[in-house]
This record gives sequence, structure tokens and C-alpha cells, in this order.
Amino acid sequence: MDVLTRIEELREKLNKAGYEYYVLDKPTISDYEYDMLMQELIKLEEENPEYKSETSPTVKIGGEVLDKFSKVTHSSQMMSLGDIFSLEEVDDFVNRIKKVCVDATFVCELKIDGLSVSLRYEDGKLVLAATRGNGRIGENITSNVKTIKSVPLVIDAKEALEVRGEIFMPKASLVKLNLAREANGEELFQNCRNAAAGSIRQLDSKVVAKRNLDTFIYYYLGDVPTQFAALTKLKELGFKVNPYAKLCKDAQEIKNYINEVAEIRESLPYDIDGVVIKVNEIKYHEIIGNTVKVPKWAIAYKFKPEEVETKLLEVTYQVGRSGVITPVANFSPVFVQGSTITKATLHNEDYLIEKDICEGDTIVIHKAGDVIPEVVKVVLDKRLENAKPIRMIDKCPCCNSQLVRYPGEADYYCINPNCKERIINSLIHFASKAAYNIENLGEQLVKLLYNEGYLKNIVDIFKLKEHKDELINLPKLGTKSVDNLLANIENSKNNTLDHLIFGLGIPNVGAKVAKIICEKFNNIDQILNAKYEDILTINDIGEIIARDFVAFFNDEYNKKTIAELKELGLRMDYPTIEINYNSYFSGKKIVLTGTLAHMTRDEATAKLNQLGANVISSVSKKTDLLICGEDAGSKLTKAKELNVKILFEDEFIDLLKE
Ligand code: 0OW
Repeated sequence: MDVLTRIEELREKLNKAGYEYYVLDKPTISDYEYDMLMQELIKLEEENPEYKSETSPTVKIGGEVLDKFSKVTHSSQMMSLGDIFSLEEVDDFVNRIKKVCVDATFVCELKIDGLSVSLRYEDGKLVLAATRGNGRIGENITSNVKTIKSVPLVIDAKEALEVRGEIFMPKASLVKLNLAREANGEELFQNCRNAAAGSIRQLDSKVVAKRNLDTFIYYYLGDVPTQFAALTKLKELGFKVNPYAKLCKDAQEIKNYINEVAEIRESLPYDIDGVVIKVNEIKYHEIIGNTVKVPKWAIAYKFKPEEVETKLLEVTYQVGRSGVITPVANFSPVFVQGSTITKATLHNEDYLIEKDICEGDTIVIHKAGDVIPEVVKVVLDKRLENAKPIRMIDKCPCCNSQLVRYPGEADYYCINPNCKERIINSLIHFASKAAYNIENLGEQLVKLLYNEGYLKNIVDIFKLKEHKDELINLPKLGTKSVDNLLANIENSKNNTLDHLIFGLGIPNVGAKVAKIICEKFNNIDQILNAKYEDILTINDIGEIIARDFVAFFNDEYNKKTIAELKELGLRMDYPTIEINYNSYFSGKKIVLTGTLAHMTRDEATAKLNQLGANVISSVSKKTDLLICGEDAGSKLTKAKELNVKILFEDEFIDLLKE
């Protein structure tokens, strides 16, 4: 078969598979098959650029990086919605409609909590996608929207067509995204709507492609008699339409629908903030008309964000590892949206003042789809007599040093490098999973070792082995746990340089930035000599990061720390090799022992690292594989005890060949 035929066949298959998986949620091929077909098409398109096409499913992985979004004028105004908050107002809305159109019926739809989008198709191809903007002028987000799996790139419609709907981020995707951002030391998204809006506004569509955005289309700008027929037409065209739409003939049916939705809201895989009630007959829309911003033939019934009242007990102040001070409201336990909480953030001083929090206040907390509980407001008529307003402290709650607020910034900082809270949080960060990943060295143990004087800074971590006998006598510690800890610390020295850089806690340098910088500067010496301008040349790195990065490595104390860590044997380079993740060894924790006949221990280690393995130096129950050379000693015995898989050299060599 000739290349073009194969390319067209692959496109056909992938578009069909994508539609079945992402629109109908009924996949007919496995993810693996889909990925294999996609890889083949990507390769064929790269080898035959003359066959590139804007409607090829390979567009879904993104590619274009814009420097800004251009403006788009909508063919007709993208309206917003008026809100109602009670079932009585549903009666009012229906009565108002029936007065003008006595036989009107209604369609109720879930109000998806995302952001509106307009999609334009010409010759059946997606040519334009735009945000609502101010309703008349929006932003051109076409390349980003093309990466959304449920958006068809091609539809079966010859005439020009426009549809509208909501882009949203599923709840599960927000959880995953926030975990990655937390590991990366980035700000968390408060809710699905912000995450969707923040994601669709990325200038690099490759980033958008990874955010797992989704759509529900609800508006068909074409010749259909009713809204319900529009939804059917949209489904026929291959758009993803929310399955909960319901035809209602009167207010009672609408209210029943609202009550049913209130019951299932929590269990939905996406956030909704209400129900949209629309007059079904399109011909009545013109008769009923619109206001400047919203239609009069549709209304949004909004669910109350789940809010609860509770009693403020006290405000405490957290000292982050960067020294940032965060006021935290502590209150009587309350149950909000599936969890019991006793604390909520008060962000910073401006927020404290804006909310006018006083001692003993009754406060309202909410977690409406939000990840972090927040104090919404004070219940003023429950305020105690002459209650004292709560204001930001000016001394560090931990070391009592004067706090600093940089001009233009909202936060206060403790800038004392010897502040206990800062040091402890810095050490916890260093040992955390995303940083140096020293198992068992968590908050409790860091605090214990700090208070006992064994752990004052990062270098001390790697000197703990000198105090082994003393550590064993500490409360809750014993030979086994100390041996485990010291082994984990030794093993962690193999971490690639980016983990060390992230672990150091350089302001504004998260795990991803650390990796990007190490990809450019492959070892610590290059990093120590890097100039501000060199760092600025790395894309995705701005002035602030470059400034903080250079300042950090110019600081004498930090330079001394690096020198000591190097002395202590921490790995100071970053592999420039392409890691192949599809090998038998990928992702396995592997120990080498004995003398290998065909290669040195280091060569074997380098090969295994290149195959995505994690070579560690001691056998534990977490070890996946022990590779044995000649006269393997105690490690082999231990591996047998722990039932660790054992590979002798010839098997190892054979597997390497595969
Ligand atoms: N968010 C939604 C939704 C919906 C439009 C039609 C004309 C005016 C409102 O799920 N299901 N149906 C509509 O109908 N709008 C929705 O969301 C609106 C769009 C603009 C602001 C809201 O997000």
C-alpha cells in the first residue's frame, strides 16, 4: 500500500477510535493499539511532510507555541446567563415565559462549571475555536482546542457551521494535575474551572494536550426547531453532548429535575454549579428576547456552594520553607463536601483585613469544588462584644525575627536562615518524594533529629551515619529503622542532579525548572559557573528564576554546602542520555553484586540507568532485582531471604540484548 493511502487509513482509524473513546466513552480498540497507530502516523507524517494535514489526529498532541492569542469577533454575541437561587424563582421564570408563550416547553441541562467556547467548521473542518471573552470579542484558541480529545477535527457537514459549549477539566484530572504541581512546588488550582481556564490559556499547545481537558457542546447555530433537537443534531454530528439533558413541560418537572441533579452532583466526574433551564422552542426565543448580556428565554439555577458556619478558635501562622508566613484559621471541626476539616487558609494580610476577621468570630467556610478550604466570610451578627480584630503578626512565630514584606507583594517573610521552622520545613522538603526521596525521613523524624541536634542542615543528613550508635538509642528508633534510614540515605546519593537542585529549595525553582536547567547544564560545575544570561537563554526560564538561581549559587554558605555534599559522594551530574523506558529493566529497583565478567559495575549501572532502571546499593524487600556476578556474597543471601528475583550474569546479558 502506498504511503498516502496508509496515512489516510490511519487517520480514519484514529479519528474513529478517538470519537468512540472520548465522545461515546465506548472504546473499540485498546489504548496500546491507539498509541501504536498514532506513533505510526506521526512517523509517516514526519517522513512525508507533504502529506501533513490540519485535520490529522496527530494535531491532538499539540505543537504550535504562540506568543499571544489573537482576537476574534463572534458571528453572534455569546451570551451569559442570569442566575436564580431558589425553587420559588423557578416558578416565577416559568410563569413569566408562559404569559408570553402559553404552550412553551423547557429543556433542563446541567450547568457545567468550565469556560465557554465557540467552534467554527468550514467544509466539515474545525477552522476556529474562540473563548467567549466579553461576549462579542473572544480569543483565538484554535490550536489549543484541537488538542482536546472530545473535539472532532472533522465533521460530516458541508456548509459552514458554528457550535458552542463548555470546556471543562474532569475532577480526577484536577487531582492529578495538582499532585504534579505540588511536587513541582507550584501553586495549586483551586477548582476545576480555574484549572480549565488556566490550561486553555497556555501558549504551548503541547502543555494543553497533557491537561486532559474535555467538552460538552450544547448550542447549535443552525436551523433546528427546538433546543432538544439541537442537542440531538449535535450528537449526530459527533460532538460530546451531556447525557443529563431533560425535556420538562412545567415548573414541577423542572424542580424534580433540579432535586435529582442535587442528589447526583457529588458523584459526577466533573464540576457543575447549577442547572440551565431553557425554553425548548427556538421560535419563542426571538419572541421572548434577550437583555444586553443574557437571554430572557434561559436561566441558570445555581446550587449554593457548600458552605458551613463554625466558630473561629484561633489564628495560627505557618512558616513555609521559603519563610513565607501564612495565617491559618483554626476552628471547631466541620464536615464539608465529604471531609472533616479544622483549618482553612487566610492567605495573607490583605485577605485578613478584607474579611475583617475578629477573635471569636463565627465564620463561613467553603470548599465548593475547591481543593483548599477557604474562609468565605464572617457572620457579623454573631460577633462578640468588642471583639479584637486579628491582624498579621510582625515577628516570626518561631524565631521572633522581624518579618519582611517586599514592596508590591502580599506576603510577609521570615528571612532568618536559622529559623527552626524554616530549617525543618526545608529538610522535610529536601527528603520529600519529588526531591531527594529519602524514604522514612519524614516530618516526625526530621523534627526528632533536629531537636536532638543531629540535623541542622542538608549536609547533616549525609553525616547521620557517623552517629549511628546514638541514633539507635533515640525514642521510637532502633537498629532496624536506623539501618533502613542510613541505607536509604546512602541510596539517595544516586539521585540525578535535578533532584538535588529541587531539594535545595531555591526560590521559584520547582522540580520541572530544576530538570530543565540540568538538561542544559549537565553537572554542578557548569551550574556554579552559569551566568545570568546563560540561564535566561533557556526557554520557559524567566528573569525572576534566573535571578534567584544565580543569587543562590553565588551565596558563600550555599557554595560551601554544595562542596560538602560533593565531598560526601552525592551524584552531581545529570544524564544526557536518552532513557529508553520500554525495557525489561525500566522502573525496577536493581542491586548489583559480585564481579561481572563482561563489564564493570559502573558500566552495568550506566546501562541500567539508560534503560530507566534505578540502581541502588543495598537489598531490601523493595528491591525488584538482584543481578549477580561471581562470588556474590551477603546480598545474594539476603535476596533469597527476601524472595527478591535473582538474575545471573548470562541471563542479564541476554536481556540486555533484547
Ligand atoms: N455551562 C453550561 C451552559 C449550558 C447558553 C445558551 C445561550 C446563553 C446560555 O453548561 N449548558 N447552556 C448554556 O446555554 N450556557 C451554559 O453556560 C453558560 C455560557 C456562558 C456562561 C455560562 O457558562
